[in-house]
Amino acid sequence: MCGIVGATSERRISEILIEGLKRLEYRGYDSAGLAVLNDNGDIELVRRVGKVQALKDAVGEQPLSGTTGIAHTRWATHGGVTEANAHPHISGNCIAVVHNGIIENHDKLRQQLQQLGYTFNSDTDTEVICHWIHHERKKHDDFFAAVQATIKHLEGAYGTLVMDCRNPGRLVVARSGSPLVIGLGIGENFVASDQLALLPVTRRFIVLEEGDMADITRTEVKVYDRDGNPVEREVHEFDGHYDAGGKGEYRHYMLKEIHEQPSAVRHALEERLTDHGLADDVFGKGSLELLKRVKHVQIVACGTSYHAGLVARYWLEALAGVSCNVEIASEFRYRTSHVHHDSLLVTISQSGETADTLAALRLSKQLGYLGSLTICNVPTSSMVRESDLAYLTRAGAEIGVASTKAFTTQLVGLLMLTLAIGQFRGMSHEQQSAVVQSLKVLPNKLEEALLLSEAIEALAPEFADKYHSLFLGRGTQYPIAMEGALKLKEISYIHAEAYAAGELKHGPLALIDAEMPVIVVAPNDELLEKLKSNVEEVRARGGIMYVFADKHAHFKSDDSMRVINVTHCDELIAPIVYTVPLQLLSYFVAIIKGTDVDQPRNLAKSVTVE
Ligand code: HGA
Repeated sequence: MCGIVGATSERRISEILIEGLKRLEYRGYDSAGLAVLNDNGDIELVRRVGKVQALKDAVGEQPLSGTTGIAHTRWATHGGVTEANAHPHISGNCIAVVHNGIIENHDKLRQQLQQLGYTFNSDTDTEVICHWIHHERKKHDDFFAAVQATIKHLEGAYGTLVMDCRNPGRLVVARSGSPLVIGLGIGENFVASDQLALLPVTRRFIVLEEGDMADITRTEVKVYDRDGNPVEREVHEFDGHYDAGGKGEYRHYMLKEIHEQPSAVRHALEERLTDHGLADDVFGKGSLELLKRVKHVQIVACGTSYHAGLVARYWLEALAGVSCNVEIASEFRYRTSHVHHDSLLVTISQSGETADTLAALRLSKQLGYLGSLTICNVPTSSMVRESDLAYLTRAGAEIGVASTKAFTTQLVGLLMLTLAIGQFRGMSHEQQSAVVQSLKVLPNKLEEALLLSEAIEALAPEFADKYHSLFLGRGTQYPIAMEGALKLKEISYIHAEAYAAGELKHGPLALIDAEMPVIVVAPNDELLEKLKSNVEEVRARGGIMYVFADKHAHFKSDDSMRVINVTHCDELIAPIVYTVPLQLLSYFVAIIKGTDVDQPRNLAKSVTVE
């Protein structure tokens, strides 16, 4: 979502700000802007609708004069996508603010400020912050104190970064609900909403905790907790695996990340498996003591991560012998739910900052869960820090908005969770060894699945003029069909729905005609014969099918069916393996459609607002 970057240095910083924004570009945004305090002590503001490149072009070749500045990429929540609504927002030509999140009481604050004589130049909720700080500055000599006084009035979630023309060389940040890190340099310091933004300038970071504020100069960083007490926060060295690098030989990050899956899974398995089971501290030190007591699992997630949770339910109930519920975080957090006895709350999130999932985790602490576990890709994220246990997916930075390798590595983690709980709940040694063996061959199976790339690319033109599609699967492949449908709609903008194949006759069969491709996921599992009957139901109604099938499933291509044979694999890992051809299908269809694959319209990565 929105990206924040700030810097205070001895050198000119406009290029650092723009490079930082570029590194956050992948999150999706609609406009970008920056403000620097120039050598005359004036705030220089440049904002543009569109890509960071448009901002860069507007700034021009020469770095702006000024050694302190703030910058932002916006994903609009309040107010349309216009230059006036782009951040930074300025009050009294002196206070500049960028903000990530939503100020829920902005209407009330706006009215109060208007009564005080403030004029608003945008429709955003953010603009109330800068005017309120400006108003507080009349009472507080100290810039930090004015920001502190302001945030007492704000309701909602925010990460905000403020600059004051009367305090050159100083930045103030406040975190409440949206992530912020401080990058530590030598004679210079930085701020960003994600450490990736600052990797060209530093590898040392402080991750702000909820409620923290920081007062930052070139040479000093002072952090205060939510009660205003000075605190020491740990300095983290950057974990090299979480660096996106470039696109390499690939045309898009998404394609690169699809192809990285075998190595990402290999990395996820390293030192975590023994011959017959799991290493002890896969979920963190002492985790087995907690996992031993688990009798129920409640999974909470959003989007692609939710689909991973749905697959895990099949595994946890069938293999580990625990009951499992899976729920979308934005629903879970706003309803009264029944907490099962000895229930473990499992959150799944690539970024570990997904607003609804994080809120659900925080809520769970008051609800009487046995404990919490997060399956997450970012070691320094809020969810990892706030959960009792954590499983790091080790997928490396995922830049494509449409999640790929984060999903498959989440599934690996969830299979390991099945093993970890199952070992205490009667899972036999043979069953445990079988899971371990399947996981060990998984990277090779993913490599074999990637060999389908050319065949799938050749199919893609058949989707060029389609507006709707249907994905079918059964058992663990039902959530994979859901994930396949989500990928296709996200990046090709073709409407795609997924159904459990057995549900066809309860409605969706009415939609079948030659204009709506039906994509079927058909590994050679115990539900194959049932699935074949569903395939016949589609054929009888003139549907055109694309069947991703195990060669032993004996499907044959004909006028109404194109069969893509997927490498034979164990039923257990089939949901992970079959994900790959569906990702490739979406990718190549999106290429035919000419969409913005890595940053599809209206979407954002790391969904830090509700
Ligand atoms: N509410 C602000 C910031 C939006 C945001 O954080 N998006 O991720 C706005 O609409 O400008």
